[in-house]
Amino acid sequence: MRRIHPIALEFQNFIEDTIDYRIGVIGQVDAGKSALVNELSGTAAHISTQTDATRTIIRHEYGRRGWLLDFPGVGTAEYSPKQYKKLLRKTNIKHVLYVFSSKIREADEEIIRFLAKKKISVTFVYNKADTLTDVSGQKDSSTLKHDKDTELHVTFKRDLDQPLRYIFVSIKDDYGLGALRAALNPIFDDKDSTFNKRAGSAKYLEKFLNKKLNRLGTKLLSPGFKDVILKKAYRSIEEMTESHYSVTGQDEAAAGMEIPRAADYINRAKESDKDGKTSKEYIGRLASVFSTVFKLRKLNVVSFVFSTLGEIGIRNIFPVLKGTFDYAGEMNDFAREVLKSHRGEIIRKQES
Ligand SMILES: Nc1nc2c(ncn2[C@@H]2O[C@H](COP(=O)(O)OP(=O)(O)OP(=O)(O)O)[C@@H](O)[C@H]2O)c(=O)[nH]1
Ligand SMILES: [Mg+2]
Repeated sequence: MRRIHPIALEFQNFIEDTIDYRIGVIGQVDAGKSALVNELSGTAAHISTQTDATRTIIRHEYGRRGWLLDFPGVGTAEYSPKQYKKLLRKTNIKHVLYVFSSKIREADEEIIRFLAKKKISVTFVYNKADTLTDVSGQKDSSTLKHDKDTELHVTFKRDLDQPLRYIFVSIKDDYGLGALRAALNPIFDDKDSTFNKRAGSAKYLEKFLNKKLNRLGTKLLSPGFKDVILKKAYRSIEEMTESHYSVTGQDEAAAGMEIPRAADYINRAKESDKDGKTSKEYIGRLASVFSTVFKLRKLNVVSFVFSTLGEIGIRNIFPVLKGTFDYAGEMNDFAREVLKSHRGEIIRKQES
């Protein structure tokens, strides 16, 4: 497997969480939805004759591309159309495969009209194509399929503004699965192209870094930080920050800059703080450094200072806190450069 820098991996997860990678597999009872999902996700080597009725939604990985959600059948005693709609609303799915294996029923019509109204994209699948036979022997298979397509078209032409044709498959005969995969590809390609756009955009990079920096701010102002300050354990501030961003000195080349050192910023803050101030001034200045660096509410600092150090200690700890906040801001810049140079590692390739 390709090595991905841990911060790029974290950024990848962040972007992935903004995208819905699921396709719901819904449709008629006993149509072979579960068998189809198993087949597509590669969790079954052959068609199982002992498939239980699906009662809850089961999530399967679709290769590395996303997820297929195996739904229960439409229109059972347990799932009336009304309850089924509730289920669809709850999962908030945007794409479905609607699987048939027999003629269109009232429950199907009700659900498909609901999907159309909710602008949920539908791919029509007709499974068990092996059972599409004419008892009288007069119609050949392409005529039977044509009749099915006509039924679909006539039933939904007023509701859906899309080609109303089935993808015919037979899991039993291993037929049509390539065509079905080919129909799924553009859906996932579209999601991947959104992923690539976001992964390459300055907006999402800043969103991610802001979130990271805010989390760091919260960590720094934890009660345990008091000891760090009192013991002047600046190296431990660095360790915490470096592990927070998953960067080390080894990333300097990628970042094109030296990794910031907490002591440098703390010493600088000490230098520029020769003239004494009142406690109130100190807290005000700290709060403003904190809120400009972390873009979090000032209240954080004020309450931290009072609850852990008291007003008396502020004079001594001011440079340490100010230096640490400045250092954290610089580390965020360092992380930004590292991330930029490793962004290419998370690009998703299109398949169709
Ligand atoms: N002839 C034929 N039978 C199939 C095919 N695919 C699935 N089956 C059978 O159809 C039955 C139902 O399959 P499932 O996958 O459980 O169907 P389902 O749609 O998930 O059923 P529910 O979850 O109960 O709605 C099983 O006995 C399968 O073996 C096919 O392509 N041809
Ligand atoms: Mg099932």
